[in-house]
Amino acid sequence: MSEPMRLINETGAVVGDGLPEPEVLLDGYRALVLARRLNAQAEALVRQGRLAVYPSSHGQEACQVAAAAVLADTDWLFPTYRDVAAIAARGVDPLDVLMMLRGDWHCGYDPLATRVAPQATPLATQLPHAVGVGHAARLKGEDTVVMALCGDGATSEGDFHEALNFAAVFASPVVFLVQNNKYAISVPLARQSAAESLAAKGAGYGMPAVLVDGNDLAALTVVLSEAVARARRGGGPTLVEADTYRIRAHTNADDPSRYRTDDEVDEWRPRDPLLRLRAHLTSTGALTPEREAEFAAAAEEMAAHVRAGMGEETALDPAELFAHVYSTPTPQLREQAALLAAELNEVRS
Ligand SMILES: Cc1ncc(C[n+]2csc(CCOP(=O)(O)OP(=O)(O)O)c2C)c(N)n1
Repeated sequence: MSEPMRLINETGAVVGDGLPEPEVLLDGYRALVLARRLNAQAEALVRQGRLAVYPSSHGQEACQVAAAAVLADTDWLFPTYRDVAAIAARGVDPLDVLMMLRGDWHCGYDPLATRVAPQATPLATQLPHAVGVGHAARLKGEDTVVMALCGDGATSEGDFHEALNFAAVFASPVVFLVQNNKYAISVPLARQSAAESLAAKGAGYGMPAVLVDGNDLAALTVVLSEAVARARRGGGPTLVEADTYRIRAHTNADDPSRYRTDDEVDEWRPRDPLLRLRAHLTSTGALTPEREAEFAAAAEEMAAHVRAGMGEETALDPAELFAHVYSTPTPQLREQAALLAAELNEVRS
Protein backbone atom coordinates (compact mmCIF):
# COMPACT_ATOMS: atom_id res chain seq x y z
CA MET A 1 0.00 0.00 0.00
CA SER A 2 1.30 3.44 -0.91
CA GLU A 3 1.55 6.63 1.13
CA PRO A 4 -1.57 7.79 2.99
CA MET A 5 -3.92 10.00 0.95
CA ARG A 6 -3.20 13.60 1.99
CA LEU A 7 -4.55 16.97 0.88
CA ILE A 8 -2.99 19.37 3.38
CA ASN A 9 0.50 18.77 4.72
CA GLU A 10 2.06 19.62 8.05
CA THR A 11 2.86 23.19 7.01
CA GLY A 12 -0.72 23.84 5.89
CA ALA A 13 0.17 23.65 2.17
CA VAL A 14 -2.25 22.02 -0.26
CA VAL A 15 -0.66 18.88 -1.71
CA GLY A 16 -3.59 17.27 -3.55
CA ASP A 17 -6.67 17.94 -5.67
CA GLY A 18 -10.30 18.03 -4.60
CA LEU A 19 -10.03 20.06 -1.39
CA PRO A 20 -13.43 20.53 0.36
CA GLU A 21 -14.95 24.03 0.18
CA PRO A 22 -13.42 26.62 2.59
CA GLU A 23 -16.70 26.80 4.57
CA VAL A 24 -16.61 23.04 5.14
CA LEU A 25 -13.02 23.28 6.35
CA LEU A 26 -13.83 26.23 8.60
CA ASP A 27 -16.73 24.31 10.18
CA GLY A 28 -14.36 21.37 10.54
CA TYR A 29 -11.76 23.56 12.24
CA ARG A 30 -14.38 24.84 14.70
CA ALA A 31 -15.30 21.24 15.51
CA LEU A 32 -11.59 20.41 16.00
CA VAL A 33 -11.21 23.27 18.47
CA LEU A 34 -14.23 22.00 20.44
CA ALA A 35 -12.96 18.40 20.36
CA ARG A 36 -9.49 19.42 21.60
CA ARG A 37 -11.05 21.48 24.40
CA LEU A 38 -13.29 18.56 25.37
CA ASN A 39 -10.27 16.27 25.58
CA ALA A 40 -8.40 18.77 27.76
CA GLN A 41 -11.43 19.30 30.01
CA ALA A 42 -12.03 15.58 30.48
CA GLU A 43 -8.35 14.98 31.25
CA ALA A 44 -8.53 17.73 33.92
CA LEU A 45 -11.70 16.23 35.42
CA VAL A 46 -9.92 12.91 35.84
CA ARG A 47 -7.10 14.61 37.74
CA GLN A 48 -9.70 16.30 39.96
CA GLY A 49 -11.33 12.95 40.72
CA ARG A 50 -14.56 13.98 38.98
CA LEU A 51 -14.26 11.47 36.15
CA ALA A 52 -13.21 7.86 36.75
CA VAL A 53 -11.28 7.29 33.56
CA TYR A 54 -10.65 9.04 30.24
CA PRO A 55 -9.17 7.54 27.09
CA SER A 56 -8.15 10.76 25.35
CA SER A 57 -8.34 11.23 21.59
CA HIS A 58 -5.88 14.16 21.75
CA GLY A 59 -4.12 14.12 18.37
CA GLN A 60 -6.88 12.02 16.81
CA GLU A 61 -9.49 14.79 16.71
CA ALA A 62 -9.57 14.97 12.91
CA CYS A 63 -10.79 11.34 12.78
CA GLN A 64 -13.36 12.08 15.47
CA VAL A 65 -14.72 15.18 13.78
CA ALA A 66 -14.76 13.80 10.23
CA ALA A 67 -16.48 10.54 11.26
CA ALA A 68 -19.40 12.54 12.64
CA ALA A 69 -19.48 15.30 10.02
CA VAL A 70 -19.96 13.02 6.99
CA LEU A 71 -23.09 11.35 8.41
CA ALA A 72 -26.71 12.30 7.82
CA ASP A 73 -29.11 12.50 10.78
CA THR A 74 -30.60 9.14 9.81
CA ASP A 75 -27.20 7.40 9.79
CA TRP A 76 -25.65 5.54 12.72
CA LEU A 77 -22.35 5.94 14.57
CA PHE A 78 -20.84 2.95 16.42
CA PRO A 79 -18.11 4.31 18.72
CA THR A 80 -15.57 2.89 21.16
CA TYR A 81 -14.49 4.18 24.57
CA ARG A 82 -11.99 6.52 22.83
CA ASP A 83 -14.61 8.25 20.69
CA VAL A 84 -16.20 10.71 23.13
CA ALA A 85 -15.30 13.64 20.86
CA ALA A 86 -16.89 11.95 17.83
CA ILE A 87 -20.17 11.46 19.70
CA ALA A 88 -20.10 15.08 20.89
CA ALA A 89 -19.34 16.21 17.31
CA ARG A 90 -22.50 14.36 16.27
CA GLY A 91 -24.41 16.68 18.59
CA VAL A 92 -24.79 14.65 21.77
CA ASP A 93 -24.31 16.66 24.99
CA PRO A 94 -20.76 15.87 26.22
CA LEU A 95 -22.11 15.52 29.76
CA ASP A 96 -24.34 12.66 28.62
CA VAL A 97 -21.44 11.09 26.75
CA LEU A 98 -19.16 11.20 29.80
CA MET A 99 -21.73 9.54 32.05
CA MET A 100 -20.37 6.05 31.30
CA LEU A 101 -16.74 7.05 31.92
CA ARG A 102 -17.84 8.66 35.19
CA GLY A 103 -19.21 5.27 36.17
CA ASP A 104 -22.77 6.59 36.54
CA TRP A 105 -24.56 4.61 33.84
CA HIS A 106 -23.91 2.14 31.03
CA CYS A 107 -24.74 4.83 28.47
CA GLY A 108 -25.77 8.39 29.18
CA TYR A 109 -27.62 9.09 25.94
CA ASP A 110 -30.50 7.44 24.12
CA PRO A 111 -28.97 5.38 21.28
CA LEU A 112 -32.22 5.24 19.30
CA ALA A 113 -32.86 8.99 19.52
CA THR A 114 -29.26 10.00 18.80
CA ARG A 115 -28.46 7.14 16.41
CA VAL A 116 -25.23 6.59 18.31
CA ALA A 117 -24.66 3.10 19.71
CA PRO A 118 -23.36 2.79 23.28
CA GLN A 119 -19.58 3.14 23.51
CA ALA A 120 -18.07 -0.34 23.25
CA THR A 121 -15.26 -1.27 25.61
CA PRO A 122 -14.92 -4.97 24.67
CA LEU A 123 -12.82 -4.58 21.53
CA ALA A 124 -14.51 -4.93 18.13
CA THR A 125 -17.78 -6.25 19.59
CA GLN A 126 -19.52 -3.18 18.17
CA LEU A 127 -18.55 -4.11 14.61
CA PRO A 128 -20.91 -7.08 14.05
CA HIS A 129 -23.63 -4.98 15.71
CA ALA A 130 -22.90 -2.13 13.31
CA VAL A 131 -23.12 -4.50 10.36
CA GLY A 132 -26.39 -5.90 11.72
CA VAL A 133 -27.92 -2.43 11.87
CA GLY A 134 -26.71 -1.68 8.34
CA HIS A 135 -27.99 -5.00 7.01
CA ALA A 136 -31.38 -4.50 8.67
CA ALA A 137 -31.67 -1.03 7.14
CA ARG A 138 -31.01 -2.50 3.68
CA LEU A 139 -33.63 -5.20 4.18
CA LYS A 140 -36.12 -2.48 5.15
CA GLY A 141 -35.25 -0.47 2.04
CA GLU A 142 -33.79 2.44 4.02
CA ASP A 143 -30.69 4.31 2.85
CA THR A 144 -29.09 4.42 6.30
CA VAL A 145 -25.28 4.26 6.46
CA VAL A 146 -23.37 3.03 9.50
CA MET A 147 -19.99 4.44 10.55
CA ALA A 148 -18.16 1.86 12.67
CA LEU A 149 -15.07 2.99 14.58
CA CYS A 150 -12.27 0.85 15.99
CA GLY A 151 -8.56 0.97 16.79
CA ASP A 152 -5.57 -0.85 15.30
CA GLY A 153 -5.58 -3.40 18.13
CA ALA A 154 -9.21 -4.27 17.45
CA THR A 155 -8.31 -5.41 13.91
CA SER A 156 -6.79 -8.57 15.46
CA GLU A 157 -10.12 -9.56 17.01
CA GLY A 158 -12.32 -12.24 15.46
CA ASP A 159 -15.30 -9.89 15.56
CA PHE A 160 -13.47 -7.49 13.21
CA HIS A 161 -12.98 -10.21 10.59
CA GLU A 162 -16.49 -11.63 10.90
CA ALA A 163 -17.99 -8.16 10.58
CA LEU A 164 -15.92 -7.32 7.49
CA ASN A 165 -16.68 -10.63 5.82
CA PHE A 166 -20.43 -10.40 6.37
CA ALA A 167 -20.52 -6.75 5.29
CA ALA A 168 -18.63 -7.47 2.07
CA VAL A 169 -20.68 -10.55 1.12
CA PHE A 170 -24.02 -8.85 1.77
CA ALA A 171 -22.93 -5.36 0.58
CA SER A 172 -23.85 -3.86 3.95
CA PRO A 173 -23.82 -0.05 4.04
CA VAL A 174 -21.00 0.22 6.57
CA VAL A 175 -17.86 2.36 6.66
CA PHE A 176 -15.22 0.82 8.92
CA LEU A 177 -12.90 3.56 10.18
CA VAL A 178 -9.78 2.16 11.83
CA GLN A 179 -7.96 4.84 13.81
CA ASN A 180 -4.46 3.44 13.64
CA ASN A 181 -2.93 5.34 16.55
CA LYS A 182 0.03 2.88 16.59
CA TYR A 183 -0.64 1.33 20.02
CA ALA A 184 -3.06 -1.05 21.70
CA ILE A 185 -2.22 0.04 25.23
CA SER A 186 1.47 -1.03 25.29
CA VAL A 187 1.41 -3.24 22.17
CA PRO A 188 2.95 -1.40 19.20
CA LEU A 189 1.66 -1.84 15.66
CA ALA A 190 4.63 -4.04 14.67
CA ARG A 191 3.54 -6.62 17.28
CA GLN A 192 -0.09 -6.30 16.24
CA SER A 193 0.01 -7.04 12.55
CA ALA A 194 2.48 -8.19 9.90
CA ALA A 195 0.23 -6.86 7.13
CA GLU A 196 1.62 -4.18 4.84
CA SER A 197 -1.12 -1.91 6.20
CA LEU A 198 -4.36 -2.40 8.09
CA ALA A 199 -6.21 -1.16 5.01
CA ALA A 200 -4.75 -4.15 3.15
CA LYS A 201 -7.05 -6.34 5.23
CA GLY A 202 -10.00 -4.95 3.27
CA ALA A 203 -8.75 -6.54 0.04
CA GLY A 204 -8.91 -9.99 1.63
CA TYR A 205 -12.62 -9.54 2.15
CA GLY A 206 -13.23 -7.97 -1.24
CA MET A 207 -14.02 -4.42 -0.24
CA PRO A 208 -12.45 -1.11 -1.26
CA ALA A 209 -9.89 0.06 1.27
CA VAL A 210 -8.18 3.43 1.63
CA LEU A 211 -5.21 4.54 3.69
CA VAL A 212 -5.60 8.20 4.63
CA ASP A 213 -3.64 10.71 6.69
CA GLY A 214 -5.62 10.62 9.94
CA ASN A 215 -4.39 14.06 10.99
CA ASP A 216 -5.59 15.75 7.80
CA LEU A 217 -9.24 16.73 8.22
CA ALA A 218 -9.57 17.66 4.55
CA ALA A 219 -8.39 14.24 3.32
CA LEU A 220 -10.50 12.39 5.88
CA THR A 221 -13.59 14.37 4.88
CA VAL A 222 -13.14 13.49 1.20
CA VAL A 223 -12.35 9.80 1.78
CA LEU A 224 -15.12 9.22 4.32
CA SER A 225 -17.70 11.19 2.30
CA GLU A 226 -16.96 9.02 -0.74
CA ALA A 227 -17.23 5.85 1.35
CA VAL A 228 -20.55 7.00 2.84
CA ALA A 229 -21.90 7.91 -0.61
CA ARG A 230 -20.89 4.50 -2.00
CA ALA A 231 -22.57 2.69 0.90
CA ARG A 232 -25.72 4.81 0.51
CA ARG A 233 -26.12 3.98 -3.17
CA GLY A 234 -25.80 0.24 -2.48
CA GLY A 235 -22.10 -0.09 -3.29
CA GLY A 236 -21.29 -1.89 -0.04
CA PRO A 237 -18.72 -1.35 2.69
CA THR A 238 -15.35 0.42 2.71
CA LEU A 239 -12.42 0.00 5.06
CA VAL A 240 -10.66 3.27 5.85
CA GLU A 241 -7.39 3.21 7.78
CA ALA A 242 -6.52 6.56 9.32
CA ASP A 243 -2.80 6.99 9.95
CA THR A 244 -2.66 8.87 13.26
CA TYR A 245 -1.03 8.74 16.70
CA ARG A 246 -2.13 8.51 20.31
CA ILE A 247 -0.35 11.50 21.85
CA ARG A 248 -1.59 10.85 25.41
CA ALA A 249 -1.43 7.75 27.58
CA HIS A 250 -3.90 4.94 26.78
CA THR A 251 -5.92 6.22 29.76
CA ASN A 252 -5.04 7.93 33.03
CA ALA A 253 -4.28 4.41 34.37
CA ASP A 254 -1.39 3.94 31.93
CA ASP A 255 2.27 5.02 31.99
CA PRO A 256 3.42 5.21 28.34
CA SER A 257 7.06 5.88 29.32
CA ARG A 258 7.22 2.12 30.01
CA TYR A 259 6.90 1.29 26.31
CA ARG A 260 7.68 4.31 24.10
CA THR A 261 10.13 7.19 24.01
CA ASP A 262 9.40 10.91 24.31
CA ASP A 263 11.31 11.38 21.04
CA GLU A 264 8.75 9.25 19.23
CA VAL A 265 5.87 11.32 20.62
CA ASP A 266 7.71 14.54 19.73
CA GLU A 267 7.98 13.40 16.11
CA TRP A 268 4.18 13.38 15.89
CA ARG A 269 3.53 16.72 17.59
CA PRO A 270 4.13 18.88 14.48
CA ARG A 271 1.69 16.66 12.54
CA ASP A 272 -1.12 17.83 14.83
CA PRO A 273 -4.49 18.04 13.03
CA LEU A 274 -5.38 21.47 14.46
CA LEU A 275 -2.04 23.10 13.70
CA ARG A 276 -2.06 22.16 10.03
CA LEU A 277 -5.67 23.15 9.36
CA ARG A 278 -5.16 26.42 11.22
CA ALA A 279 -2.04 27.12 9.16
CA HIS A 280 -3.93 26.39 5.95
CA LEU A 281 -7.05 28.43 6.79
CA THR A 282 -4.96 31.35 8.06
CA SER A 283 -2.89 31.41 4.88
CA THR A 284 -6.02 31.54 2.70
CA GLY A 285 -7.57 34.27 4.87
CA ALA A 286 -10.60 32.10 5.72
CA LEU A 287 -9.67 32.01 9.40
CA THR A 288 -9.55 35.52 10.81
CA PRO A 289 -8.56 36.42 14.40
CA GLU A 290 -12.25 37.20 15.02
CA ARG A 291 -13.37 33.73 13.94
CA GLU A 292 -10.58 32.14 15.98
CA ALA A 293 -11.75 34.07 19.06
CA GLU A 294 -15.36 33.06 18.37
CA PHE A 295 -14.41 29.36 18.18
CA ALA A 296 -12.32 29.60 21.35
CA ALA A 297 -15.25 31.23 23.19
CA ALA A 298 -17.63 28.46 22.06
CA ALA A 299 -15.12 25.87 23.29
CA GLU A 300 -14.83 27.61 26.67
CA GLU A 301 -18.61 27.71 27.00
CA MET A 302 -18.82 23.98 26.29
CA ALA A 303 -16.03 23.26 28.81
CA ALA A 304 -17.77 25.35 31.49
CA HIS A 305 -20.99 23.40 30.86
CA VAL A 306 -19.09 20.10 31.30
CA ARG A 307 -17.37 21.33 34.49
CA ALA A 308 -20.64 22.52 36.00
CA GLY A 309 -22.39 19.23 35.26
CA MET A 310 -19.52 17.14 36.55
CA GLY A 311 -19.43 19.22 39.72
CA GLU A 312 -22.92 18.07 40.62
CA GLU A 313 -23.41 14.85 42.53
CA THR A 314 -25.77 12.49 40.71
CA ALA A 315 -28.46 10.63 42.60
CA LEU A 316 -28.16 7.04 41.47
CA ASP A 317 -30.54 4.19 42.18
CA PRO A 318 -28.45 1.03 42.81
CA ALA A 319 -31.46 -1.08 41.76
CA GLU A 320 -30.97 0.14 38.20
CA LEU A 321 -27.92 -2.10 38.08
CA PHE A 322 -30.28 -4.95 37.33
CA ALA A 323 -32.37 -3.15 34.73
CA HIS A 324 -31.84 -3.77 31.01
CA VAL A 325 -29.82 -6.95 31.53
CA TYR A 326 -32.54 -9.26 30.19
CA SER A 327 -36.08 -8.31 29.16
CA THR A 328 -37.23 -10.94 31.69
CA PRO A 329 -34.78 -11.01 34.62
CA THR A 330 -33.36 -14.43 35.47
CA PRO A 331 -34.16 -15.94 38.92
CA GLN A 332 -30.53 -15.28 39.93
CA LEU A 333 -30.78 -11.60 39.04
CA ARG A 334 -34.07 -11.26 40.91
CA GLU A 335 -32.47 -12.91 43.92
CA GLN A 336 -29.45 -10.58 43.78
CA ALA A 337 -31.67 -7.51 43.37
CA ALA A 338 -33.69 -8.53 46.43
CA LEU A 339 -30.49 -9.10 48.41
CA LEU A 340 -29.16 -5.66 47.50
CA ALA A 341 -32.49 -4.00 48.33
CA ALA A 342 -32.54 -5.71 51.74
CA GLU A 343 -28.96 -4.67 52.49
CA LEU A 344 -29.61 -1.08 51.47
CA ASN A 345 -32.74 -0.99 53.65
CA GLU A 346 -30.69 -2.20 56.57
CA VAL A 347 -27.99 0.43 55.99
CA ARG A 348 -30.57 3.21 55.68
CA SER A 349 -32.62 2.20 58.74
C1 LIG B 1 -12.03 -8.18 23.85
C2 LIG B 1 -11.11 -7.31 24.65
N1 LIG B 1 -9.87 -7.73 24.92
C3 LIG B 1 -9.03 -6.93 25.64
C4 LIG B 1 -9.45 -5.72 26.11
C5 LIG B 1 -8.52 -4.84 26.94
N2 LIG B 1 -8.17 -3.64 26.18
C6 LIG B 1 -8.78 -2.47 26.38
S1 LIG B 1 -8.25 -1.28 25.36
C7 LIG B 1 -7.15 -2.32 24.62
C8 LIG B 1 -6.27 -1.83 23.50
C9 LIG B 1 -7.07 -1.49 22.29
O1 LIG B 1 -6.27 -0.92 21.32
P1 LIG B 1 -6.85 -0.35 19.97
O2 LIG B 1 -7.89 -1.25 19.41
O3 LIG B 1 -5.71 -0.04 19.09
O4 LIG B 1 -7.60 0.98 20.40
P2 LIG B 1 -7.06 2.29 21.16
O5 LIG B 1 -7.23 2.04 22.63
O6 LIG B 1 -5.65 2.50 20.76
O7 LIG B 1 -7.95 3.38 20.70
C10 LIG B 1 -7.21 -3.59 25.19
C11 LIG B 1 -6.37 -4.73 24.80
C12 LIG B 1 -10.78 -5.33 25.82
N3 LIG B 1 -11.26 -4.14 26.19
N4 LIG B 1 -11.58 -6.14 25.07
